[in-house]
Amino acid sequence: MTTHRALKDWIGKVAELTQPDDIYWCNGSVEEYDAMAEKLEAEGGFSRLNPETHPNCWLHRSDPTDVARVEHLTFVCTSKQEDAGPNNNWMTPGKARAKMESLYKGCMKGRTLYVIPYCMGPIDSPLSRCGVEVTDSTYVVCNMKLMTRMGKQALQRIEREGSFIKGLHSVGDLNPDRRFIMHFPEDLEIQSFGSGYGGNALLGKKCHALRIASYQARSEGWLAEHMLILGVESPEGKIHYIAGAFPSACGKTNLAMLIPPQIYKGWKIWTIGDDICWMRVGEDGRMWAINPESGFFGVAPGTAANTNPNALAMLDHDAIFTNVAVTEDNQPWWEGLDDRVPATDWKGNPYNPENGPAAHPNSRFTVHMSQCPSYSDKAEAPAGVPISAIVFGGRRERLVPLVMESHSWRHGVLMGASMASETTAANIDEVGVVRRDPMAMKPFCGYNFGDYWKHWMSFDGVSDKLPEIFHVNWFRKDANGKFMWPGFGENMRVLDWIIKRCEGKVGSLDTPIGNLPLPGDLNLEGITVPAATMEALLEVDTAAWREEISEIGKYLDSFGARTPESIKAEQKRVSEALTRA
Ligand code: GTP
Ligand code: SPV
Ligand code: MN
Repeated sequence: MTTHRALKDWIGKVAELTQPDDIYWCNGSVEEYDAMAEKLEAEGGFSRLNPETHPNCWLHRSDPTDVARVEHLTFVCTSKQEDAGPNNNWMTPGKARAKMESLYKGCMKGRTLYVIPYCMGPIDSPLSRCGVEVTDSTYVVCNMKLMTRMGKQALQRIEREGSFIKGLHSVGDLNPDRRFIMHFPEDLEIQSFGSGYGGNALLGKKCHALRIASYQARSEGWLAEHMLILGVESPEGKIHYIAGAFPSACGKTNLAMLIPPQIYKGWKIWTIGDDICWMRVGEDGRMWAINPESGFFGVAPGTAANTNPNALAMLDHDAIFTNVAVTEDNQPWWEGLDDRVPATDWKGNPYNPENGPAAHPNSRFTVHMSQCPSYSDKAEAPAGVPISAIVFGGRRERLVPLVMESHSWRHGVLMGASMASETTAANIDEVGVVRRDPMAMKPFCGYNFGDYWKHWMSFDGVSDKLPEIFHVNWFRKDANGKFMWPGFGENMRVLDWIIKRCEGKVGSLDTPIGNLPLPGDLNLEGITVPAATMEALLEVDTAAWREEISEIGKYLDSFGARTPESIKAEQKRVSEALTRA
């Protein structure tokens, strides 16, 4: 229980509405996690994986209709529709509350109501924020333990500070027609019903740390972003921190823990975070960042010894696997892992390739970040880490070069706002269609994108030590549909160039769309990318870019009067430069 009056009252009201059999306040201990996992096993929601190869690892199979975020059922409920913007689904707070209340009525009968106090960010960091998630899902409790600083210490901080985000979650009956993820940014509240999956249910993650936090960040002058944070340490021991925004399932986890190729002897990548980044300009004029999370909820398919060895190394103990396949001897398995043939697919049926992939394309692992071999001790630093560069990147088969540097902060904001990417299995809708995804925040910005770009632009000139902004694309394909760039660990070569640019150590080719590497400046020692492929990866197709910049202009204009003049002016500048080119 708690001494916090408003919290106690809220829990009382929720219990009255949802009618649980009992109420349990989570303390966050290891013993509690083990007991919860065993309880979930008894409920049929967990099964133990091979204890010899994967001690303390659990398999969870979700409802087959509940396998990803549901953007079409996710709402931002501000009093005025323009404040949510065309980038969000909107409902009046009154209507949304009434709808949710009718769904919540008696929904926890026969269940336990868990109270999860949690802290997003290092427990002693002034940049951190707390919340309380109420849920009837034991699976959510287990995941929140790994993904957030959860339990006693978080509750103490809430009692000390007074304020917290209220998150109410029930799996309901998992009926997709009775599924809604509602946000009330003006009241710092989240209500989620009918899904037990990832970002729909672990409310600290996308709901709190992005949608609500981005709304707060705007009014308080900081940034809440869908970004990984990594440190690159040179052989001399100098560390540059980089934040990178890539849309869902577009490479954040992989980049965050990459292992440099052989020729980068003495270089080291440190992982701070793989999904979310909160940043604020410090007194020294630099942008300081924390990872609000404490764990990884990563995409399983494609994770292998040759792509992401660090991820594989952290997944052989104390991890949760959701919707993966299993081998005959009960080890977790997914497409791309190795050439074994699984025995059972993600639905629990005998594996038959005719039924599609063995692991769901959005199957995931949950693991505490301390298990990552490249885990940085700075991940717990209350002040965060100073960011040297911000990198935007989408999944683009064509057009967008491997890497380019923005001309300025303003141009960098335009680059971020112009991002587009092929959609992935991380959302329930169609996969593989190119859509605009500014700053990788399309599904996560808790307010009007026009206001969001204005907020980003407001940092222009506040300091001369702001991060440099870059754009990358690992996903160019050739005429045969094959990736042109080797990616994964080899992306180190691009990070290397980015750092050299930040340090002013190399020049660049100035083009209307950005500054590109000069021939020879991108280190290609030890890889065999044909010269013609490299040329194509760094080519600027002026005619195609004229079309692209015009499309970008139309997209920016679709936000009407909320689109700031500053970003329109920047679009015009690039557009005119392309006309002259
Ligand atoms: P969310 O957790 O959904 O936010 O995704 P994420 O951005 O962390 O993506 P993740 O690193 O999990 O990668 C998603 C998929 O992209 C995986 O199947 C990876 O194997 C693949 N991928 C990651 N990096 C690269 C790369 O450099 N090249 C290629 N070709 N594929 C990559
Ligand atoms: C994403 O979709 O960007 C994820 C997974 O990181 S989820 O937690 O479901 O949002
Ligand atoms: Mn994500």
